[in-house]
Amino acid sequence: EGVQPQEYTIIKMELVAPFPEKFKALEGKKVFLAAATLRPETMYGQTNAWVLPDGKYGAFEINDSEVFVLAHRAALNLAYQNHSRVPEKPSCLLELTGRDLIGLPLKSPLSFNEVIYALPMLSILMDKGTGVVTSVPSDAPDDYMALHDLKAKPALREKYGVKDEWVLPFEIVPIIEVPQFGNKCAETVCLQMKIVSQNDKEKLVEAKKQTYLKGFTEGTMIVGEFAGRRVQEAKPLIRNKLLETGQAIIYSE
Ligand code: A2H
Repeated sequence: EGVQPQEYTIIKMELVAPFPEKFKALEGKKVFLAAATLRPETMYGQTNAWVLPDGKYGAFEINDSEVFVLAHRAALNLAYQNHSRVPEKPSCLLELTGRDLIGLPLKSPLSFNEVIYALPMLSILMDKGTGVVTSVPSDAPDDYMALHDLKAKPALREKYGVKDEWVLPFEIVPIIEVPQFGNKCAETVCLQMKIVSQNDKEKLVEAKKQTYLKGFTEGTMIVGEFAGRRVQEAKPLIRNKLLETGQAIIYSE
């Protein structure tokens, strides 16, 4: 944990009705997987959401009509940031694990894929952000490798009950052009560095540094309302749109 507070954008990924059995108690409410991101301008390229299979999550009342699925610690922080039905107190309707979330169909803001699915990622930290991560394999090396692992390894899919149709149809969506790295910069860097799986932690740290810095400082949007603009310019504009339209909220920790 750094000393500087981190300001995330929480992306509201809406659970598509009819809800599965485990979620029947929430019927009639708007239920969202709440994903914390530092790159709201990449949301066009979402292919799935990530959850930690053994992570503990809850479904929390944010206000009278909306429910967020996220880690308990994040729900407590949100309650102190004016996002709980009961002021300063998380109100948990349902205890869940990551395994309960795998396979949930979601509609996520700006995504070109109309419906995406929650899938297992083993490197998720439950004490960072919300414990839910939105996956953009074009620009995030962790996302690229975790999706690559699930696509390449039927045994991994089977272990977590992941159906082929939640994974195999989802291709990388180019959204940002980066000089020298092209429009799938996470893939380019992972191939260059010969990263073999999501467990290749040290190399992934380096890959993240490279893509994050270069994507942000030299990248240009090639899709969406701000196509042609630099990522640096587009980022606050896209973020504000998401906030204004109620598709996202700010979260600090
Ligand atoms: B980012 P920082 Cl396109 N566990 O969002 C593991 N990773 C988490 C997490 C958790 N609990 N919560 C958030 N994250 C990820 C998009 C993205 C991200 C792109 C490129 C780079 C990137 C799509 N995934 O992050 O340690 C989320 O992934 C690279 C740093 O707080 C979030 O932003 O700096 C980022 O890590 C926050 O990491």
